[in-house]
Amino acid sequence: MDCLFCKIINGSIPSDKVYETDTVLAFRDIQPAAPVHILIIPKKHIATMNDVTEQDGAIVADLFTAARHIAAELGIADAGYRLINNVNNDGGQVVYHLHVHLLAGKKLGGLLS
Ligand code: IU
Repeated sequence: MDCLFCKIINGSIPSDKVYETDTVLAFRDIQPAAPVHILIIPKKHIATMNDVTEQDGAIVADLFTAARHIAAELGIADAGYRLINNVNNDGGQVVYHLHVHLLAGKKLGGLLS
């Protein structure tokens, strides 16, 4: 499959991995938008949030559980962080493999601030 994140999962493209389980991988974004910028992805290829089904409920939970673990491990849980999922063109999605951005390390501004 010609999917960049699937190649990161199978190891054919390297990544700066920060967390991994049987179902989820997390690695540092190559173009960080904040001092901490990590992408959390399911190992199952799901193109966008539009493609998530009821059968994927555990996977979606695993993405959020991974975020909690990562925030605790990096010591950013108390200061705070932001989770973002971009969907399709208007949402700003560039890579079509479901991912959650974890942003932290400064007071974040933007749409919802
Ligand atoms: P988006 O939500 O699809 O726009 O986010 C894709 C992210 O993937 C974006 O922040 C890129 O910097 C990041 N990324 C990456 O970490 N490694 C890559 O090889 C590529 C994109 I291409």
